[in-house]
Amino acid sequence: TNSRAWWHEAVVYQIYVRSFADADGDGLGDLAGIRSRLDHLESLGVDVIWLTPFYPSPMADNGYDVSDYEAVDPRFGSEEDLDDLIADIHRRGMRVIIDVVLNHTSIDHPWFVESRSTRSSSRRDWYIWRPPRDGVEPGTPGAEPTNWLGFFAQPTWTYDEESGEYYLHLFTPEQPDLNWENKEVRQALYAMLRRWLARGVDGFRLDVINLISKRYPLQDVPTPHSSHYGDASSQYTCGPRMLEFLDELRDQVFDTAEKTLLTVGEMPGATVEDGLAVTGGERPRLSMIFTFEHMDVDHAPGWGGRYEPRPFDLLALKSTMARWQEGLGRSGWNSLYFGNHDQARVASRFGSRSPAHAVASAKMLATVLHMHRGTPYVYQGDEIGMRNYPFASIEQFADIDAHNSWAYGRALGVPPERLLAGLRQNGRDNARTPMQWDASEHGGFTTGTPWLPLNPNTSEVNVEAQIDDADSVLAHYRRLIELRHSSGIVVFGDYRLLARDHESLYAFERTLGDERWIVVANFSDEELDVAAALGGAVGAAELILGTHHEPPEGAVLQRLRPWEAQICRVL
Ligand code: ISL
Repeated sequence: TNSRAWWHEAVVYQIYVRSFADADGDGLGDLAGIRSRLDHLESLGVDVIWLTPFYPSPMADNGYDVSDYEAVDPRFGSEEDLDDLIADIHRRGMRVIIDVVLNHTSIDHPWFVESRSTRSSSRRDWYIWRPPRDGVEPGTPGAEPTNWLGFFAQPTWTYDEESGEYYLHLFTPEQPDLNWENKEVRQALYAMLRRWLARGVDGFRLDVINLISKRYPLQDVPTPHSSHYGDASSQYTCGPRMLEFLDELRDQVFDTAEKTLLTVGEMPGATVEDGLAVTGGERPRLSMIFTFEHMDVDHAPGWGGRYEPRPFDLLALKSTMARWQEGLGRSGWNSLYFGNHDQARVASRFGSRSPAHAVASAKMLATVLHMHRGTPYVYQGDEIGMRNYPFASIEQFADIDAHNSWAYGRALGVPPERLLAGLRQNGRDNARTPMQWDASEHGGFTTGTPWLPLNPNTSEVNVEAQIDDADSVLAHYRRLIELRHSSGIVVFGDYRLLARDHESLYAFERTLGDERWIVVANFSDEELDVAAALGGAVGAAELILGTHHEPPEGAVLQRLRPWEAQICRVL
């Protein structure tokens, strides 16, 4: 491992600003709301707070379409609210990282407004413009410069009639991609980031940072029979100049900070080798990255597969996690997450289907995640076991990706029931319903009308109901975080997967010096014979932390109740 930094030992809490706490009653979470809830985060024991975008935005993609990188959207508060929030977080001994979207801006960003104004604009080259395809009527299907399908089930090019060219957008048409080949673009972004450092932030979460380097010349990709457009991820994922650009970012931004920063790059489609190149070596480019492979284990593979549910595949989860643990073990560093604002609730995906085991499986999943080697991320609400929302129709979704995927699927003739089933299981809005603070109307999130409804389970699943309950999911999260903070082996111990082929047992060991810990978790509604599964090779052990009440005499590392997890020290 590269030299020790504070973030190796940290736990991060992700706040999805619009759904966390609403102080002014407009139904949208805001910065003042976050300030009023810092007790919760401090008592949970987290070290870092990650704020999702709060910048001015037309909100085509809930703020990931930024029209001003250096201000606060009035709906989320004032400039002063932000400075006060940063100060409060620091006063409580925590740190704060902000979410920066460097791959694209909003169409309303002044840079893009200028870029599109005329072909001869001095900012024309700040974005990626191309003429229509020869011989096809501009603006009609097939006239796009390339046949790429974007992340949200639509073509990646939009025609600008006025200037007669198309611009590239990997996400919505409201999110034009910046041209990182242009040095001025990069310098403008770096200067912006340095100003944020001066304002006191402790690091950055870098949105889709592995998509910034496109493969030139831009070219067509193979398409499936059913469509004119195809998966073009090979043309921009971890592209040819990515490492060079990240070197620049490190040298010209991160290394100029007076403090050590936490930088985490979101990298869909990154491989272990990419992860090593970015987080390993003498001078890591980023502290860590978010990878995706382990979140693909309950839906169809490939582009667009996420809304085609498949039974949860524990073997795939274990082997994928292990591959990353081993791959970044010697050099490099992992981030650990099972949930964020783009993923459905993990308790509804990897946990028990039976309500009787809801609490146990939420605790068990947290135990498994937090006992891996890397920096754990807690997504708001997971610490109380929040679950998917029972969506009943497409109209109830707010997410642009849900609506686009619906329209795309319908156009291809996919039956509506199948599309809805996919969105119910894996739609992003599942994780975006408001935080459940108490059992009052709208869960204590707002006094107004929430922008998305509260989950109907709020009366049972909420912070207030768990705060003084030692058996709660919340109390278990506190213990896990404290355990990490007090045990070097959790942070720095080596990792090894055990019982790789077992269908319901997730088992691994952590070792540091003479110390050896074994974590076992039961992913089933049945009792599990751990001793048999581990082949009797394990000697006596003591329980360090478990999800259930004290195991019966002699059951430590021997038997697991349904959805039970045990963290044990081998004696
Ligand atoms: O959620 C996805 C598809 O529905 C992912 O493919 C997601 O788009 C991808 O992980 C990139 O996510 C990030 O950038 C997007 C934004 O919509 C996400 O919220 C953000 O986390 C575009 O900025």
